[in-house]
Amino acid sequence: QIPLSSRSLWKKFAVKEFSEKSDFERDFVHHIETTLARSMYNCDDLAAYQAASNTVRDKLIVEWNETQQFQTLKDPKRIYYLSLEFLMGRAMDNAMLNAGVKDLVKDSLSELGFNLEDILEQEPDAALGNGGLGRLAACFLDSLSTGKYPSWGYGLRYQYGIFAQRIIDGYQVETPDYWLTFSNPWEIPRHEIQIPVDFYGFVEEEFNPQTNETKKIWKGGERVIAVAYDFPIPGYSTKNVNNLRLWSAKPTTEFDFSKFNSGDYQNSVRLQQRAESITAVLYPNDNFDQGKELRLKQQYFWVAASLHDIVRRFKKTKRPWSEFPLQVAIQLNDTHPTLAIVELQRIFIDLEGFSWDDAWEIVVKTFGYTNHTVMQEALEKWPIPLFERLLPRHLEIIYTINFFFLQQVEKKFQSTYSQKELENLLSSVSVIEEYYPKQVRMANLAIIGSHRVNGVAELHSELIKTTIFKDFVKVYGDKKFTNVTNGVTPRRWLREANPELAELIASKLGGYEYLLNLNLLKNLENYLDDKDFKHKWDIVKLNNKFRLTKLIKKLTGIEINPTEYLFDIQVKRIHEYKRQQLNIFGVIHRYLWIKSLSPKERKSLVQPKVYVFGGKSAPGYYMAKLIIKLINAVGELVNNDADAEGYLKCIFVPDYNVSKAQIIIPASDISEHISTAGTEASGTSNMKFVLNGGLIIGTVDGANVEITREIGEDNIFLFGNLAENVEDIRHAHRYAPHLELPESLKQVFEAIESGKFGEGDEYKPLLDSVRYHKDYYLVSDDFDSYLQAQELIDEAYKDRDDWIQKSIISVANMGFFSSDRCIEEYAEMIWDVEPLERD
Ligand code: CBF
Repeated sequence: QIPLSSRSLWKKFAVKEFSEKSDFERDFVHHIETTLARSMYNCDDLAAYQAASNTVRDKLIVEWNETQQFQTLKDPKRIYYLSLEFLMGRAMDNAMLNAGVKDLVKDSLSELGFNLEDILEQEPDAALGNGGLGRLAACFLDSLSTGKYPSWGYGLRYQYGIFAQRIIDGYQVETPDYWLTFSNPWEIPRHEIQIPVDFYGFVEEEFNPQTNETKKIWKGGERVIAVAYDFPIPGYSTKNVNNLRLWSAKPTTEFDFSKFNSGDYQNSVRLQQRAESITAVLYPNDNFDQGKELRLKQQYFWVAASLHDIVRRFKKTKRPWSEFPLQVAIQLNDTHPTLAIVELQRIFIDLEGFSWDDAWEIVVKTFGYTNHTVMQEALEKWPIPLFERLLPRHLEIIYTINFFFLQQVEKKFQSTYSQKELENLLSSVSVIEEYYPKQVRMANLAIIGSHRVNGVAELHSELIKTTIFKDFVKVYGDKKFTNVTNGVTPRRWLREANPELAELIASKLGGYEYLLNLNLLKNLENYLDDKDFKHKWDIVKLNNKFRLTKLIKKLTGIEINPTEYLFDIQVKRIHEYKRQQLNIFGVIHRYLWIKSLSPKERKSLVQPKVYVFGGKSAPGYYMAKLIIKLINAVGELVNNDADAEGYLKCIFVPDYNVSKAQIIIPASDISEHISTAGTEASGTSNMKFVLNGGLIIGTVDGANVEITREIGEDNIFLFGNLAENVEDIRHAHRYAPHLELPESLKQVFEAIESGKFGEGDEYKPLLDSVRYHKDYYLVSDDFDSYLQAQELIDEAYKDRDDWIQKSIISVANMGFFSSDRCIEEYAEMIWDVEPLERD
């Protein structure tokens, strides 16, 4: 505590946020000369980026400190968003925009001799996520701060984010993404916050003669320290700055000197490395559970440290424990943090001395669980032997949770179900899967330990109730299950990614208020007859296409004149269910068609198109890697074929990430969201593309359904089989003696096998997955309908005025897909939390 007599001095020297150019310039030079120990004679773009971001960061920190102090004083209910992935992208541009100082910084830097755009390029992406799930978490943080919700994100500070993708001879090659090479101005290391986390060991029973009770005590066998790193999360147009706390693993003793002195140097270092390995790398799998021990260690490490922090913060308030769920809402982003349920139960019963029932009641009221997929291969399960070794006490608690739950189920159904029916129900909802090896089913645990379970789009939320979790609906009724359709932050995905469009919209809507209330976009419909506005709309798109072709040239050397082409884009993780193979087969089909035409016919019949692909495959996902190879091979042929020149280009943008998405998305005329119906939980890039004035071709899947409802069927190109028919079609495939391919697809397969795209045999597994292996993703069933939709697109694009009209109407009706709306829904339906206005 600072003595009262000293406080006026503190106040006198309290840091003042910059608000004038000269303040920024002074602070910038200060950081160059002191923080970086450089000078004007030794200041490159990287140094300028670091000094500029330190200066912007200082401003954030002042507000962040005040926000935290204010929240501590008011002690509102807080939201804790637990996510193993936060795909943040770059921070500086976002921070400037949200704080409203971008123009000031730009001008100041220019006066100091730098160009802001070049400086922004120096920042590495914070790529601590795989795809949609991680980026959703990042959008949610932005909306939580903007909406002034008292909230914290908790995750891991991986030293290596998602790998950098290089394309060598058409193949994906992974290289490590060490994003922390230069110090990271956007994080504040909290070396003083060190939380011990234990693993392994054994459980002991301890008898207390006073109470005559025995107590379980977990004696951990290996201890690791969690060190906090804080990332200020600024809201847009508010002084509210929330916190994202990421944990880094450190050894308990930096170095084991006893081992060192006894000559066992390597072992002393090994322990240190073993601890640090926990937060070394992000697992690069999207929608796939690999079940590695280190991953379970990551999960427990993160969950234990976060809960310790949350419980400590609650205890400081001296409120009674019964108020815990009134003060704390914890959201589980997928099943990755499910151990938090068990850990909180353990804290309550083992450390705080609660009865089982009292503890469990609080736990269930505290947690909410978001499911992001119905795909079996993504549902997390942990083998019991591994679990027992790593977390022996937690396994006991899981058994007890399961025991009480199954008892409850049995009681409820024993009088109405036959013995067999009851057994089936119990084995399907049990947390333990009784096969060899026995496994812990994390989704079941998450459902049982949460008061609400939500899917991420209407169709998906219905599907979880009728497929993977249908037996839980029998147990709980469907009130426990709800839907919160995903959304995206318009600050990053419109204003920052597409400044020209954002400005054009602002010019019509009387400023940027729409970024806080996206429903205001609706007013754009008043300008559908405004020729000048429509012309400007078109020019903005063209400029964005120019911006993308510059990037393509830089990354691939391929030159494209954007004025000639319709841009058709599919950027997302490469996955069979997302069906990039359908797209590339379509490109091949188009190429064969172009080749079959005379030059005259080409001129009159072919709509020139550039197909842009981007996305990473999981390193061990053979089929996805083969798809990447095929795309590149097609590009190699098509882009160098004189017959196709001016009509067709096929580009694979390497190393797709958030900052590239910000350039790619605004340039699309059409983007592809073509997953097999029922497989894509929501998709969020579909929302980003439409928000940026691109139309979409898509299946009736995920959030495409609600996008269609909002923007109107005339403004979207839907095709393919419906989710409700997919299982029947798969069934028919399974029992058909052989699969009959449509003529169109046969041609494509023949072209591939003829060796046009390199060794034909190479792609055999991909073609066979359709032909002989039951075509699980319905490529053959949807192919013709996909081609027809592409034809409709070509036709529609000819009428440019109508196309622009469609584009404007679509944007005007995207208000629903703001992540601000999602957060309001979560706050009301799941968290029961109100915003806290700072006075
Ligand atoms: O809900 C966010 C996104 O999550 C995923 O990326 C996931 O990892 N499960 C889904 O695949 C997306 O559909 C969804 O939009």
